[in-house]
Amino acid sequence: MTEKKLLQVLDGARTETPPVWMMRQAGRYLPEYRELRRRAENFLDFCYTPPLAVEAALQPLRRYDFSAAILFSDILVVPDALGQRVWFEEGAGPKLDPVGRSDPLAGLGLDNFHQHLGNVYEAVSWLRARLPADVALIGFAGAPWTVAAYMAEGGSSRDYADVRGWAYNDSEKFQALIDLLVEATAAYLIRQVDAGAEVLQLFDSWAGLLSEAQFRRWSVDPARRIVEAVKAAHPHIPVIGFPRGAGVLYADYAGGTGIDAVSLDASVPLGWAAEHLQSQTVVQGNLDNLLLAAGGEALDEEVGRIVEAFAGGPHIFNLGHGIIPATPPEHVGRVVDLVTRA
Ligand code: 1CP
Repeated sequence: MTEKKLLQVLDGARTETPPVWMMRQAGRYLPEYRELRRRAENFLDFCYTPPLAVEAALQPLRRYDFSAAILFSDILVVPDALGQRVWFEEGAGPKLDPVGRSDPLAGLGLDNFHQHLGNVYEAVSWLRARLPADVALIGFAGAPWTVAAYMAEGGSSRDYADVRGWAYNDSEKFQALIDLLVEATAAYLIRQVDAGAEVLQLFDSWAGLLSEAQFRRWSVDPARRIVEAVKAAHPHIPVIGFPRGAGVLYADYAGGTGIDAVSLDASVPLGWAAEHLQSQTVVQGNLDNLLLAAGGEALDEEVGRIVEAFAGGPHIFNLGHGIIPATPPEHVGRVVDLVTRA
């Protein structure tokens, strides 16, 4: 029997208190990360330098009793490895040369893909070797819809109207881009498991922008195909899906993808999730990341409400979205203490 509480819960076991980790648990809210980050000029180089990526992933574990480490990388290494130009501008977030609407696959391909990502796989295996015996290693990738949104828009966008319009206007060409991403993402995740990842998370951060039919086509169906491919190679690997903002469609996602757990954003009502999701799958979440940053009594109370609401079934404590840079590190410690003391 594994000592890793996260794996126990994903395997259907009950634990006295829920496992806990937080999306973006490594990163800019930690002063030691900001210091480390200065050692590479650009962010992608940082991700592709195993000693730096491994150190960034280990930093939060030295402060907090988390049940898991997550690979330190970014969802946009996949378009980078497919041949698209990707860069990160200080304060402006990710930038990409947008894919053409008439021939979205031009210049993209899998020829150099694994070679390009070799250092990420190396970081995974180093990290696995350095983890305490009770800490699980999570690998991850962006889901095709979310990654395609960045690839088509050329970066972040307020509402991703451009890519949403394109998916309606020329669904065949958009489907070709999604299909390439399904293949690349599955191959990428399989290699992460080969290198030592014990759990996978698929981040579909912009799933909530899709209408029902589009959600099924661009979020559920690609996730189902990725889970199928990953499980064909590694039948027992647990996969967590995060279709952020999916609302009641979380139930279709949980039922239609073959995923082992769903990560809930903070808008999902606890009682509804306990009744409609937790009965069929493991739930992860869903503390508001802004309440974590705010702290105080309201934070303590909400942590208690979440733990209690999900106490009747399998639950992984987490946030509804990643830690924001303004979060005081002691608030993170406070939450971990509250969750881990029975
Ligand atoms: O200067 C810096 O330090 C860069 C900031 C940063 C960091 C720390 C970026 C740029 N990415 C990351 C790491 C990262 N990204 C991790 C590993 C860290 C951890 O979780 O501990 C993970 C899992 C991601 C995933 C990611 N990147 C997502 C999905 C999750 C989510 O937050 O919704 C998305 C959408 C991205 C794109 C991205 N990369 C970076 C930024 C600032 C963004 C978001 C831009 C936007 O809002 O559109």
